[in-house]
Amino acid sequence: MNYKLIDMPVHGDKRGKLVAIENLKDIPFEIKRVYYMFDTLPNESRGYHAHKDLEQVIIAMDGACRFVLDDGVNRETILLNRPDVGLYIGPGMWREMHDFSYGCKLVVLASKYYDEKEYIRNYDDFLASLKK
Ligand code: T46
Repeated sequence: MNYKLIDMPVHGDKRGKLVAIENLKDIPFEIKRVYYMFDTLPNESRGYHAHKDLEQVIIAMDGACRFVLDDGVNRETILLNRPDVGLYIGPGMWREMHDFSYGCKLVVLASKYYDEKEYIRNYDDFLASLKK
């Protein structure tokens, strides 16, 4: 399974906590794009795709959501619910996002600019891509 959880370094004192993310240090790729999701709803799922080459780190800045990750053989579930933990997902992984808490906010750091041609949005095409 081409994913891992990354513990972000937390700087905390009596005022609260702060996480700093540095390119190529805390994140294993050069960050080309940042996007985020908000106004999420518990009954709406997202994802249902894989990426050809894209690498990403996803952080639940607020709230929680359940990721389903699938490499064509194994399927695992990850609960993302901490602002100091990043979920790294490499290429060749089908992902789905379910059970968003109300107003969950996800921030995503990505290794490439947005390119719809980089997506595999059909599960059978995803399985076929693994055999190439
Ligand atoms: C992923 C998961 C975790 C853009 O125009 N630029 C962008 O950078 C992105 C990410 C999306 N969009 C447009 C494309 C669609 O019209 O925003 C709309 C929603 O995108 P999508 O349906 O792909 O969103 P999710 O939540 O299903 O998937 C997103 C990312 O697209 C994907 O790379 O891994 O979050």
